[in-house]
Amino acid sequence: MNAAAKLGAYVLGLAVVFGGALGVGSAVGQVGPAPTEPQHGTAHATPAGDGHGGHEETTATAQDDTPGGLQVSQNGYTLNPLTTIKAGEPTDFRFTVTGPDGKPVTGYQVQHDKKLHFIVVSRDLGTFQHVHPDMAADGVWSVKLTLDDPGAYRAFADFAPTGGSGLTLGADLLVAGDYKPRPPTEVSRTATVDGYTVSLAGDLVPGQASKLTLSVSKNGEPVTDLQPYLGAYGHLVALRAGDLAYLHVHPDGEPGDGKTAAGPEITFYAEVPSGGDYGLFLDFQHQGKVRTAAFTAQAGAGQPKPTAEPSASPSHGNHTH
Ligand SMILES: [Cu+2]
Repeated sequence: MNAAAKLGAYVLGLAVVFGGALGVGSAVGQVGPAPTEPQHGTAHATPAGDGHGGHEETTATAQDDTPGGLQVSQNGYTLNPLTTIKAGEPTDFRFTVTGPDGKPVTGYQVQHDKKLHFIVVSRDLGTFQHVHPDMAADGVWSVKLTLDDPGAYRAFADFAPTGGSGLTLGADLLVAGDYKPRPPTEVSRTATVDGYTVSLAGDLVPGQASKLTLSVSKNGEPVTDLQPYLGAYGHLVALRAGDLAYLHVHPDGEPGDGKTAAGPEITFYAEVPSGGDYGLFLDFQHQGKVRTAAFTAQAGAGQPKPTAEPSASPSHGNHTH
């Protein structure tokens, strides 16, 4: 069973989204958008009761440059797994997100039709699941999850608390047993899943919004009747190999906007912070079923992005072509 087919088998029929970052500019990018949310922004971590009322300028701090998903706790919000998973056993997996007050968060903004998007990948990027847990009144989330193989997994919670900014928190999930790492996936511009072939055009350029076009075909015929799923024809998750930084991807257009076709092409803009390999996972829906196509893409021929300098050369990045 090849990796793509295996991935297909894992997908629970759910899809993706980049709630957090959408419409808020870039959490990883070089440009700090002018703060449009005056009150809270990223100031949640400020302890209460320090008297000076704290209308802090929302300035670019270190956390703004840190890709999502690398931290289990950020801006006062913490992801807390509550369930241990055994290999191959369907599990009611539970977790909370606690807020700056230490209590489980119950107020979330809906992004892409959901209050919280939950992604679980194996640390070797060999498996990917994107699911949508249900939240109980006390703020405990639960979702049916099966992790077939022993090993280390990374779970991401992508959400925006009410009144706050979008966040992606990441936590390790460890499944006991005899772990056999998969060999690294080779860079590939073509993926197959359930008889569909998806091809990838475009290059990831560190530090830039890079256009990626994914084309879906079935039995050699372009698919032109993709179905909207969570408000888009496709959802793309990008994870950096090595640390599983969770990167942010904007879809280009949406169903019903009068210009976005229902395939075969789905276009995204992805920003990656460095060179290296990235796992790309595309969820798309056709004929009532959501499938995931998995790619490994290489950014910038391994060139790390220099730290941002205000006086950077205007042609920054062109050399990577
Ligand atoms: Cu989702």
